[in-house]
Amino acid sequence: MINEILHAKTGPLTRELLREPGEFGLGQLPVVTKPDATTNMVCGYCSTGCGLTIHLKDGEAVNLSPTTEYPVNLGMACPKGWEALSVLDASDRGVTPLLKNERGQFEPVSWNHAMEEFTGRFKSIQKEHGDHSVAFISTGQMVSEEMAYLGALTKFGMGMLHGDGNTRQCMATAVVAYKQAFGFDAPPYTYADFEESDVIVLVGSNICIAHPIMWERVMRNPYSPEIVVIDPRMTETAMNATQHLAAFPKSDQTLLYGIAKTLIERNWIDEDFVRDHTSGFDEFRNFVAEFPLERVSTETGLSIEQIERFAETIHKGQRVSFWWTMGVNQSYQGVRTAQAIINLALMTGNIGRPGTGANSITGQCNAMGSRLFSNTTNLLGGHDFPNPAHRSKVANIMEIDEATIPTENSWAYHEIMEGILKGKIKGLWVICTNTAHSWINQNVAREILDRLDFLVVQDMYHSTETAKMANLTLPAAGWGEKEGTFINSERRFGLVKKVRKAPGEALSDFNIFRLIAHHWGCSEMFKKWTSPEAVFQSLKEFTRDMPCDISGIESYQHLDSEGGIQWPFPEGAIITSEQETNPLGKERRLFVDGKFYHADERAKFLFEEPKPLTEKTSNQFPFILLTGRGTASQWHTQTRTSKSPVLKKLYPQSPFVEINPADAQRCSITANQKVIISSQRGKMIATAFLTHNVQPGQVFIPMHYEATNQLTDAVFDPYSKQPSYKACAVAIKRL
Ligand SMILES: Nc1nc2c(c(=O)[nH]1)N[C@H]1C(S)=C(S)[C@@H](COP(=O)(O)OP(=O)(O)OC[C@H]3O[C@@H](n4cnc5c(=O)[nH]c(N)nc54)[C@H](O)[C@@H]3O)O[C@H]1N2
Ligand SMILES: Nc1nc2c(c(=O)[nH]1)N[C@H]1C(S)=C(S)[C@@H](COP(=O)(O)OP(=O)(O)OC[C@H]3O[C@@H](n4cnc5c(=O)[nH]c(N)nc54)[C@H](O)[C@@H]3O)O[C@H]1N2
Ligand code: SF4
Ligand SMILES: [Mo]
Repeated sequence: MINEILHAKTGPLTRELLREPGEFGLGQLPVVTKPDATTNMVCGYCSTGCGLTIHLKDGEAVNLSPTTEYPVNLGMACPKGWEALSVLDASDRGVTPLLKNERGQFEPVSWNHAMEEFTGRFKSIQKEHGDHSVAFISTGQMVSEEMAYLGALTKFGMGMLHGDGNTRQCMATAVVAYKQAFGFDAPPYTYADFEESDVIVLVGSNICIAHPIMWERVMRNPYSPEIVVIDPRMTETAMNATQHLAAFPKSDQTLLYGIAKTLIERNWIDEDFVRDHTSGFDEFRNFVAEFPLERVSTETGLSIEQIERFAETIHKGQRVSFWWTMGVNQSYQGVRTAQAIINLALMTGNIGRPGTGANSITGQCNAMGSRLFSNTTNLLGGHDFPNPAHRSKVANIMEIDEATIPTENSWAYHEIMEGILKGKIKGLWVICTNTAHSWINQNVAREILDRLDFLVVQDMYHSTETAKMANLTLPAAGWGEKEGTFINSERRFGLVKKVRKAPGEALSDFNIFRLIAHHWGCSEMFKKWTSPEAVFQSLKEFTRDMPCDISGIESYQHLDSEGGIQWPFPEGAIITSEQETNPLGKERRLFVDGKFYHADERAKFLFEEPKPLTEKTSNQFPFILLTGRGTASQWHTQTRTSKSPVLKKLYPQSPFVEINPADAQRCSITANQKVIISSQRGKMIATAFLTHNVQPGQVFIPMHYEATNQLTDAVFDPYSKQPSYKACAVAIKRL
């Protein structure tokens, strides 16, 4: 596959990077000693972070099975995990860099040529329009070491200020909600909590589909828990609930305030916990007085009995855990909704004990890593760019000039997109995300990308919607073809290993960043970062004395032998199997001592008047569109999962729309008919799937199909700047 002529034109560093692992220490398999053996690593799809045992022949992966002794999945895996190796061999994998010529056609070029083009174009844009006219969009799906390298290279080495991640689409709301309420972005739980609760409340979370192995942990719960699912749709998760509260889209905040009022009125709160460990409760009590059951019932569409039963269930529970995902985060009022959940956990003292917590479930395999180490919203290690002491700490660890670190925060994803629209950003580097499919209001998003002077896309596949729009594509190795660490939803660091060689001349993102540093002329800054594990040693130092301190994790080998390690793990910490007696056991939670990360060590009650839907239905657009995950076998924009013949058998190939039979009848739509769904922004064609799982007046389309985001409306939460993907107004007509 490797093109000999291109190879000959390659420079010395590139030649070194293209060599097989082992020859010079890069990407060496850390634990494999025998050529035919097995090695363990974590899965590269969702944030559950399951352990997979890779079966090797002659040192290369030939098959895999879920790891039985890994504390996360205990021998279980979902279809994506089982099929993780099969998607690496696809014919549309990038095998050389591709440069678009004047006729708009891609031509293969050598890495050296690609690097000259990359640095030449970006530098000339910066010269003409200023350093900040070039930006990047990164991801929650690369290893932490690569994220840190990218964030440091762009912001300290290349003079960029603006860079954000696809995690903005996903976790920004939870981050801000936690920071404001707890003083640090700290999901407090461990997966054992799924097994120890007697009440499990899931808000806007379809974990049967999106986090199937977390759901398996719920199934292992021996206490026959009450499972309350708040979701406008009767999802697979709701079907398995003991109470399904199909509240109107975006009415969660009102519902949760109404529950808070009911709990207060009936004296069902933990006064000791509130007094000793929180602030702002009196104001909150006054505020929720305005949410009587009648109002809540009208605004949510739930009956008073349903609401009262939910409040009573929380009261009766000894160990109540609250979990939320995108039904909350992807909203124009996501932060305050997430905090309405946090408030319930605080006021009932359901935090810091087994089976409790206000628990945001993360999405991508390393969204949690990007929250700490991507150098986008936070300075490396959960620090702040504007804080001089934080900048000086990071500069000292990296042995770089403090003045190279930006003193202000970056624009968020949508501000970068607006920056392009306004001509302030002219060059964009997109790494490991597929903007042209996944960003909100796609027609406008693509128009915006079209305005760039230079677009670079670094991806495993050269066929993604965004890669097709690029001026230059850089072929990247994927999961299984490189090494580093991911952090899962319960704050567990897990190891990813190189068990396959990437195709053609594809390089790990880590090596691409090294190559760019070299060609840009700033590699001196990164002289210590010669391997992912060398970066990991710096990551440890960044976190020292922070809530996420991991200075006690010695090495990759240490992570490997412990089956992953949760943060915090400060220097001197040891792991015992007794989690109840030792707060540093194998599965552990935060806030056991009731101390939060604010200066007064108290958690804050935060609240705000709920707002109406940002786009109301009308005669022209009478339905509310919900979007989200379709099946356990589809991943996001499908660049990976669509390459597995096994997974492809497990979901509908063409887009479908779920519509209530009563609505279908009114619109003269019959089952399996092709329909046009349109919004003010665009339209798409899909097959009608008639089901009572969606309520009348609402329709659902999975996000995995390219056209879905033609319909969505670009509105954002004011605090987290996360897009509100979940509710906009649409019309449906027979084709
Ligand atoms: N199979 C599979 N698994 C995945 C992914 C994948 O693509 N495929 N992606 C991963 C990622 S990155 C993420 S972020 C997670 C997402 O995981 P989830 O958030 O669980 O998945 P979604 O389907 O996006 O949204 C969850 C639910 O929110 C509901 N919802 C919509 N509007 C509202 C509302 O106003 N209130 C409430 N209460 N609910 C509402 C939807 O009906 C939907 O059922 O999944 C992860 N896991
Ligand atoms: N309508 C609607 N839209 C949504 C959502 C929704 O619920 N509704 N959910 C949003 C959410 S929560 C998310 S997280 C986003 C996800 O949106 P995206 O991030 O755009 O989706 P992915 O398909 O995961 O894109 C990842 C890309 O990285 C590539 N890749 C994989 N591994 C590697 C690697 O190691 N290196 C490199 N360089 N490339 C790699 C893959 O081929 C793929 O092209 O979508 C958002 N969009
Ligand atoms: S549940 Fe998530 S981490 Fe586990 S195997 Fe499936 S995709 Fe991988
Ligand atoms: Mo996500």
